[in-house]
Amino acid sequence: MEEIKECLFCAIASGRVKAEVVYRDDETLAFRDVDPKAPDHVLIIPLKHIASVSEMSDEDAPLMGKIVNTARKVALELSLENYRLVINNGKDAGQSVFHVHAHLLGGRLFGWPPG
Ligand code: DGP
Repeated sequence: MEEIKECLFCAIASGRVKAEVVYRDDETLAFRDVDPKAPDHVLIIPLKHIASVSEMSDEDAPLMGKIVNTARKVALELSLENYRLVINNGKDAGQSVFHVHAHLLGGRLFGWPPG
């Protein structure tokens, strides 16, 4: 029988995989990254499964506003005034989990341009 592999972030959203959740509403979820690249490193996902920004439709576009708004709320909660929001799209751009997510990174200095 063919094995159906569930998306990791869908499994986190449903609670089947544990994560340190910092915020949830009816459309988004925010949880701490398991391999943090900054003192504060939170991932914000839509509850709806969309593999990448490239896979989004026009109808999905408002979700991006929700994701950024959730990032803003989490940053406020963590008392972050300076932070970076990153979305990797595609393997060569660093995307390793194919469920749209924004990285909220804070608590250290960030260089520019990014690597
Ligand atoms: P990206 O490389 O942009 O697709 O980011 C995926 C992030 O997901 C990466 O920073 C590590 C994080 N991650 C991978 N597996 C898990 C997990 O099981 N739990 C949590 N909390 N984060 C994970």
